[in-house]
Amino acid sequence: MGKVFSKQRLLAELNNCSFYPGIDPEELAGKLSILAGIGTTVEGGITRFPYTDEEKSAKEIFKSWMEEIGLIVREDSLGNIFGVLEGEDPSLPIVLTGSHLDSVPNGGAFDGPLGCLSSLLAMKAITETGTKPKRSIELVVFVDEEGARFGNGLFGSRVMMGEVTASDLKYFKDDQGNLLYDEMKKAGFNPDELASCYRKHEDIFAFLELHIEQGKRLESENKQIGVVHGIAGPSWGSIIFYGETDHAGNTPMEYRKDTVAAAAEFILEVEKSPRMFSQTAVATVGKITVFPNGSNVISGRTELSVDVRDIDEQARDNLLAHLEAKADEIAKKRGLSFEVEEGIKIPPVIVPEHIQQTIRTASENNGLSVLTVISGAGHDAMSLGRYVPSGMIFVPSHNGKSHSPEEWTSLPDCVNGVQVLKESILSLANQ
Ligand code: HGY
Ligand code: MN
Ligand code: MN
Repeated sequence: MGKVFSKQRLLAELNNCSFYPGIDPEELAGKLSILAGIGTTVEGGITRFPYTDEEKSAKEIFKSWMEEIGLIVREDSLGNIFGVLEGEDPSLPIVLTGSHLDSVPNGGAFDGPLGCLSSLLAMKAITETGTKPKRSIELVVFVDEEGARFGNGLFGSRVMMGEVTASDLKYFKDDQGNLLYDEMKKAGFNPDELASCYRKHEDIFAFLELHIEQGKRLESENKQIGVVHGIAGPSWGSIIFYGETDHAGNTPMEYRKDTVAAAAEFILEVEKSPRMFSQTAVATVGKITVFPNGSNVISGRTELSVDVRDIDEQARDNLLAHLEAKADEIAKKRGLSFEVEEGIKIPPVIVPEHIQQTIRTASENNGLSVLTVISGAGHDAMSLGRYVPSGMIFVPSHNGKSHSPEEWTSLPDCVNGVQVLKESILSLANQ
């Protein structure tokens, strides 16, 4: 495995950082390192699932940092955190900025935390200018963006925009069968107050999120800032094959109803089908749950996670239908049955031109090179982007690596991103 995160590795490039008033690279490196130390795994990654002690301690530290820079901090009943920097006219719709602190299993140090810290340092730099922006600026840390524990991605931002229902909270469960609703209560939150977490869409003037690219384009084309043009629409669900549990030694091959073999055939279909529908479609099986998972047992039940995405929503949905038909064909051929568990389908989002231009101008004003990109990864900006003008600023990912301990963005690239985010926020907050 390649190099992993360390504070020393970040600070080794301190002297290559551009100087931006009010933005301290060492502070960014220090805070990023503190967050990277919460939820560490033996493999050198980070696992910080929602409604766990690890996530709680990361959020507690982050709230203290928000208070230190003078923000008015609150946490809503489901765990979204907000910090307000009041503007000249607090009655105006606000500029919202932020990201998430939860992670995928054994994930990296930058996916989410860099966005939260960039918003924090940008707002700190704005307070230090001594001039109040016209509009209030609000930092948000969305709970459970990854959906890695309960399969309910972009959760906190969809709650805020009013897309989550009370029944959703009792539908989603983790691998141990714990309901999302119960885990929220155990963590001290109040899911019955779901409605209180809703924010009126008209109260938000714009949303900006800084994020690592999680792809190779910026680095390979030697560009410093990615202006996101659109975000591919993800769908997250699962397929379950049902067969017959039998003895591995005494069951002749022709009598088997083996769900692992069916799953293997299906996975190859998932791998080869996307190109049949579009050049940008992708499909992944990342999680396989075999029951009873014994080396000498033919499995009677195998569940597969199915992650299908495309910037072209129709192509994505056609691909989903094709994969369901393939599962049916495989099950019939092998004398099995199967079930589709619909998870979440998120429409793709296009970033409004004026938001893209704001980010482009802020980059060019600081002499930074820019590339307009599509995000294959899903982000909270999608939940906001369906209702309010929302945009994303990408910074380069080394080797395009993400959702892995090898996730890496250099300190100079991080600091450039904070500067562009700060100037984009200010430009919108003074409109
Ligand atoms: O899965 C994603 O695209 C994101 O990292 N939540
Ligand atoms: Mn992620
Ligand atoms: Mn993310």
